[in-house]
Amino acid sequence: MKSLKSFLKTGAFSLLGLGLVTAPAQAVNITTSSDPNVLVNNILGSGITISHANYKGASIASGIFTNGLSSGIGIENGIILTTGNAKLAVGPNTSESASSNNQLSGDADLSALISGVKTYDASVLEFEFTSTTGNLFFNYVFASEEYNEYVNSRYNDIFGFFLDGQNIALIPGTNIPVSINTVNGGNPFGKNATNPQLFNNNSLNDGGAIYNLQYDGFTNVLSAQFLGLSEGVHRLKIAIADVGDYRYDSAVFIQTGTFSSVQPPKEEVPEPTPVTQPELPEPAPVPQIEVPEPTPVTQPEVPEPTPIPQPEVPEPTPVAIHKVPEPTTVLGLLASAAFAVTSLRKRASATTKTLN
Ligand SMILES: [Ca+2]
Ligand SMILES: [Ca+2]
Ligand SMILES: [Ca+2]
Repeated sequence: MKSLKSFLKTGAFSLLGLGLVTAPAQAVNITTSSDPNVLVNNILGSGITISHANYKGASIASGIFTNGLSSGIGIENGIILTTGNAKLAVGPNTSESASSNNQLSGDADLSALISGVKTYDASVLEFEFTSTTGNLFFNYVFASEEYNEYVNSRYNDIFGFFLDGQNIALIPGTNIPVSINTVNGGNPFGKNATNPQLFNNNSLNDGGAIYNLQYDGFTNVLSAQFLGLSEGVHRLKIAIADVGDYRYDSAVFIQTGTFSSVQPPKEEVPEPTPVTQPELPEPAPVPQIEVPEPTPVTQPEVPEPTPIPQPEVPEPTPVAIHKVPEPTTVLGLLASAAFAVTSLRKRASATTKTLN
């Protein structure tokens, strides 16, 4: 277990180092923290008071992120809770299967949202709060390494925002929890997608890596909200867990300062570098350069990313290294070579192991 962890860590580090050479956009920056007050104070916005914060999960699984906009997730700063190692969020995307097995149990509330499949590696941040308006809002993004190849499978990693026990992490306008199987681009990608208008593909196997993020897919910036709370103290539990096995990390990013009693303002997407009118030389025949206003990127739409030049990401090798099942190092190397063909089978055997 220890050796697996350090193996994954080392693997991820070298791959990231390699990828950074080719990535034009800056990657999200992660500082792990399992201090509940640090996490909660980061998201605290106006009109809310918070108390009795508690965190349960691996210390590497959660933390603070910065520089999210240039990585493409649509939120600049905030907190991240994952089902593995939060630092694996850092792009570029070098693997279809970045994972950390924290050997932790799941969460009963999350298990109740799905049926018949166990949850693992839960990270849970809970606290009490009061709202001056009786309303509650915050912004978030759900991301996962399970995309796209495990869409509509049992590895339906899930998270929830349980407000006094009731999940408010829902597809807008519905009572359907946000998860791999409820927001995706289909499997195979492009076929039978569910709520694809909320989904951003970043999968290496399906035209990625588009964003400077390890996760193979993620949602638009979504708003969790509840109107008309009763007076007094309420409880919020933010929880995320692997489903079906410990592998393939998922994450939820919550925007800093947006946990508020009023609708938080939209994230300020950085203006494209303003194009200044050039000093026209006297005889300038063309008063031209009426530069068309760059199309403003509105908030929920993740800014069109600078594509990471594909050819420089050596496709199969890094992926395979990361995917090697736990102890069999030599066989693992062989397996890497055959990764593209046999990924499903490897996943299946790894699953059998972790379920025991
Ligand atoms: Ca990935
Ligand atoms: Ca995990
Ligand atoms: Ca998973």
